[in-house]
Amino acid sequence: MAEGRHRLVAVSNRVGPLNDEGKAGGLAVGLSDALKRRGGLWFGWSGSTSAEGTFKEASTEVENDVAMTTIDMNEEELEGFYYGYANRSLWPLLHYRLDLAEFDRQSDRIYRSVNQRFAARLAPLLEEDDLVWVHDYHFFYLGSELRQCGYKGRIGFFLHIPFCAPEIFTALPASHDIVRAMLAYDVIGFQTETDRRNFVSFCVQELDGEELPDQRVRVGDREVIADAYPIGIDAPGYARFAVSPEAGEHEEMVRDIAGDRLQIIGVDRMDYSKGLVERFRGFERLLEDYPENRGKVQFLQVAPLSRSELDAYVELRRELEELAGHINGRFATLDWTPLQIMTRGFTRRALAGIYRAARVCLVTPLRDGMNLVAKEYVAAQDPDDPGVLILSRFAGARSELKDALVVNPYSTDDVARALQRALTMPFEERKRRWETMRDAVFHGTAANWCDTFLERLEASGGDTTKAPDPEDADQG
Ligand code: GDG
Repeated sequence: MAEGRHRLVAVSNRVGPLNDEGKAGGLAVGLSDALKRRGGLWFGWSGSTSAEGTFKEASTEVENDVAMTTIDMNEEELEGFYYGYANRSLWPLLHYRLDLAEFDRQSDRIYRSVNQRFAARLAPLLEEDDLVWVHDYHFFYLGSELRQCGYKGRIGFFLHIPFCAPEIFTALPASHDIVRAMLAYDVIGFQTETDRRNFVSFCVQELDGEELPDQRVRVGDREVIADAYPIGIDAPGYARFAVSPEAGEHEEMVRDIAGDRLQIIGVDRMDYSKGLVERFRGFERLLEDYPENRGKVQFLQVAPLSRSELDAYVELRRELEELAGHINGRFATLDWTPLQIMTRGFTRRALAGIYRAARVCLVTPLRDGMNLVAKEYVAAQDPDDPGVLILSRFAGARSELKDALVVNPYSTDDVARALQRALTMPFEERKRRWETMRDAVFHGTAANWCDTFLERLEASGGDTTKAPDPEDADQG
């Protein structure tokens, strides 16, 4: 695509950092690559609260060709929009956790109003031929609100997390409003074909829509593109990280501590969608059913805390620490601790070295839009001694990483069997499986993801050809 023909305007809840030491969070990693290459504007929340909230003056930082403009929220907005609707309603629901989803009309109201406020603040900064790219479940209504502000240029949307089956999504009181509002976008991107299909099924079953050729869907007189654009990583860059001095130090440290033992690694934000409890039980089952591994393997789980203000996350941490204590109490010897959990984070380079030192990586989410850890682990491996990836059948990455050992994360036996197979896998098989996964990771990079999505958005023509129909953009 002709870079620079249109300015890229990215919108996401958190903005930045642009540098490669970025903190945990897959979205920041993918998006910063695109903006650095193309230049443009990145708009979102400042991460701060103030009494004026979304009415406070915006702040802008410019780094090379990228302007990062952020606005505050007030406490009520933060609670209702972020902790409430986004993370107590939408996140669990879209990850198939109806049991954890809470719905209340106050946070629904605030979520809509924050979307409206962000649109009102962004609209004056836009030019007609910008490519506006809105990210994730925080901003389902933003495109429709920008249309209400009169913006007619192209607006795309990408959902980083799963779009659940319509049978689950309809439990959300505002499910119809949300999907109708999403139809204001010109291109709607999902991680996988399954997510796309769920969205299209919702449009057909619930909104009387029609599936059209070329990944199009029509509802009333709105016709949009809904397609799968699997996100990737900067694979060559990540492979370079893995041989940097900082990575080398960490790799060596892990190898020194492990000695002759094989290292198993897990790296996940501490989130109930990541299947950590089930993973720990799978590791315990390995030690029970395959006792030859006792004293011979060790498992390090890196789990930086996330959303720890929410009850479900506090409870998860308690449960994991208890389970880790139980497993260590049961199997540890004077000179061996089977399982270690760390809530402190590492730099990306350090993490790459830790991946490289691990014979096995466990990526076993109960649901995951994509999962970039799986791709990073593959990119970080030593070609002469690559490790084995164990991957959940419910991670979006599964459709590309076909040579991982695929498991049902809910089955303790399945996870234990896969671990045993990975730990005893002959070198030739390890290498063969890794090579095909490496090819997939180097093929579907973050740069390809951006280019493919933005090319499609550019070709969509935006809303300029048709008269805006307020009914369609209506959330009611
Ligand atoms: C959402 C979707 C989708 C983790 N610990 C540390 C650290 N990390 C980094 C990893 C990776 C990122 O965080 C996590 O990305 P994931 O993709 O695994 O998961 P989510 O945060 O849930 O991201 C997900 C993603 O969006 C992108 O679309 O794949 O499905 O849920 O990059 O390396 N980074 C550092 N220190 C750590 O300790 N520096």
